[in-house]
Amino acid sequence: MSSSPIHLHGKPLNLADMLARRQQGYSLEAPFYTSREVFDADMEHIFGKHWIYVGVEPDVPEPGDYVTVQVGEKPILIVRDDDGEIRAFHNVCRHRGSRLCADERGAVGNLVCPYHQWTYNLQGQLLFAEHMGADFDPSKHRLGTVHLKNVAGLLFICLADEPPADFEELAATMTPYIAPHQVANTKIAKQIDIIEQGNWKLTMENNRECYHCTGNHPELTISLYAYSYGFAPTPETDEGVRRYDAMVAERHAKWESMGLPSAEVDRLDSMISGFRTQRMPLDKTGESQTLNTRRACNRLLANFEDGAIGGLSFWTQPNSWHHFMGDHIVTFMVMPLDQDRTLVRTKWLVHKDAVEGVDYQIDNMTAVWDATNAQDRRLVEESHLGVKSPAYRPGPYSPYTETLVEKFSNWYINRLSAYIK
Ligand code: 3BY
Ligand code: FES
Ligand code: FE
Repeated sequence: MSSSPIHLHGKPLNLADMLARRQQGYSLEAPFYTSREVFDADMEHIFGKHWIYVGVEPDVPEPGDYVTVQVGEKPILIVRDDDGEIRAFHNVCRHRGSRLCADERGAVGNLVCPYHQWTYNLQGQLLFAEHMGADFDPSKHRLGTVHLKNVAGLLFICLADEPPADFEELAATMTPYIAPHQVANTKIAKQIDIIEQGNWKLTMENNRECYHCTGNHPELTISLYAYSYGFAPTPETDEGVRRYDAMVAERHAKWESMGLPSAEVDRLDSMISGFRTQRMPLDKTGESQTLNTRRACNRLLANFEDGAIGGLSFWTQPNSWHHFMGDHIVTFMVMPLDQDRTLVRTKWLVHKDAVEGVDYQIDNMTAVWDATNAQDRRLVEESHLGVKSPAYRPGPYSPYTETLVEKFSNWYINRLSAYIK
């Protein structure tokens, strides 16, 4: 008799066995998407021990600005201190544990706990605690710190004591790609949260392929080339892919000469801090991911010699993707809420001096990804409903259009296997 708490349609299962027998090239066994125990393992080992994307520098533009994010059962506080440095703390008072900041964002001078007013500075030091007596040593009660890295304006945290060291390589590779878009010089034009009724790995798998784009994303495919998403030629598409690759090579040469690194880097399954990037041409005018492919904001992010710089895409394991264009940036954070509920937080960034209604119309800027997110949400929710059925079996990934899905699944299985014996 197994003592394992994981069950698949009444049959007990063991996570180590499920990891060991995962069939390469296939989607995962159902309990990876449906079981509470796997979800707990995901939060402990994947979200608890890897670098995860949580926000952008413009979330905290000024000293004293903070933003909160919930990672499983861990409330986290991200704050810019008086010296301008961005720090992350556990949003947990060292007195009796109350959350310090309940709001999603705000601005403070010090961090004052609402319960008994223990007061911390923005470096996390306890400054003040009433009635604690002469022997009380405030220096023993500073806030718990969380590792934070700012990669050219994108904020990543790691909840492990010793974070994966290869994140340095991600940061060093990505900084020259992202820097020309000057994230620190942007503001958040809009943030939209959606909650998908599906497992976070279905959200990520869906993001890693464009097999579904032609049939589901009429707005996105106005500007996005179907061949742009890790597409390998099939016998039928060979000629089209060759032509696309030739165009990419030509644009890359031009963009590189403008100081815009463009070449593909794919480390999705070959690093602990897996990532991929590429600057990809956009269709028609080539300017932006909009309904007419033209810039949605007239104030560009920087003085690009040419507005048609396509879109720099950046994907990270386990929980983000980003598109940097000449006029705006769209950035996506995935945060698991439960085995069958996932938060997708989308932010649209524009130059900080751009004026809404003058330089950009927000509905025009958000139209493509608003529609695309709604379509993707439905795809994820339908997948989740199907995967729960006893009729579900892991199905084969396309070797042409789902290679990046396979890399996500391989990365996930390998990372979890490092911890579950
Ligand atoms: O562009 C993206 O980020 C992907 C491509 C397919 C759908 N989507 C979420
Ligand atoms: Fe924060 Fe008491 S719990 S001051
Ligand atoms: Fe999609």
